[in-house]
Amino acid sequence: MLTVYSPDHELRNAKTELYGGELVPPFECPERMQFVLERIREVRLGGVIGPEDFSIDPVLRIHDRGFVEFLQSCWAEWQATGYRGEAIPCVFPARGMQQRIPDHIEGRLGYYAMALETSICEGTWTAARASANVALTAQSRVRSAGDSVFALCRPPGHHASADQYGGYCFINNAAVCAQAFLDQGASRVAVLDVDFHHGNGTQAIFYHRDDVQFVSLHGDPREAFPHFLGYADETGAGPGEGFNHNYPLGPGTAYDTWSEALRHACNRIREYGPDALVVSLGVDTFEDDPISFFRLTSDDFRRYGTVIGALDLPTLLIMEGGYAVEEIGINTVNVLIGFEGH
Ligand code: B3N
Ligand code: ZN
Repeated sequence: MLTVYSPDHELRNAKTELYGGELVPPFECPERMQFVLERIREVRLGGVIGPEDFSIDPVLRIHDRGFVEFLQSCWAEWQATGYRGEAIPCVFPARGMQQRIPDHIEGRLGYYAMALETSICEGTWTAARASANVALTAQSRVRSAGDSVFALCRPPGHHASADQYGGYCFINNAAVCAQAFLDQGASRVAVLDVDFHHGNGTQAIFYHRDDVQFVSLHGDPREAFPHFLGYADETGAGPGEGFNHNYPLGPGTAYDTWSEALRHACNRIREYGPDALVVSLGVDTFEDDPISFFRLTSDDFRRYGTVIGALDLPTLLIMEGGYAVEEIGINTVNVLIGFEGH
């Protein structure tokens, strides 16, 4: 399988993440990518190519222009205030307040953030743009060759909505690519999100639409980030009613229960009959992941790759989360090996 990768992800190297009331070194770190790349080479999965340079237009098919401009200028504006740390908001348009966009960077940060753990630092926008270019390059290969391709994206994307960043995500790579498939002639696209966390951004973007089906297996939001979306009764709205499927699963979920949900999810995708499949591939479902609570083993990743491969669709697999850094390569590549060998 072909992999698309850009070293420009390294330009985002945040020093701080807000966790448990402390600023700690981020779980989402550049080293993650080195372990995945090393494993791809070790098992000779296939070629690794760099991204093409896309214009901002495919990103603007999903994200608000004001949000994109905010991400682009945030770090310079934050620095201009004289603040010494990385950019983190401290005030929000909470219930009962105005949903207006303030001028001051502190207000705009609160307006455009969905969570606080993710600091914005130098290089964040450049890395996020490179990540989107990686995803779009892989998408264009899937479309032109009909093959399946792996986009080794960092930063990840599935928590980013049309106008909010958070959960380590800035541009929603999966949503941008699903839209690109449609813009290039597909009638229906399915997004299967197997990351431990619910892809709230992807769900929100397509919730009212019937041309993108969103199917997600994730930690129950009563117990896990992002807490405020991802319940089973969120089934879509308006023309999108019936095209959103959530499988929230509880603490300690192991492969038997998880794979039962996956098979159910895959049947939903079969019924939908998409022209292409986008997989939000997070491997933070691993038993030793430091921030998650599922119990999948390294072997399970290969097993479920087979199940997704059996859908037999042109598939774009996009890297999302996974923080057991030493095992992230083995687990990610196991999915790709299983997928190819189905
Ligand atoms: O949820 C967390 C979190 C939970 C447990 C932790 N431990 C036990 C060290 C640490 C952090 N933090 C909130 C931010 C989570 C962002 C998740 C990003 C992701 O992978 N999305 O798919
Ligand atoms: Zn995750």
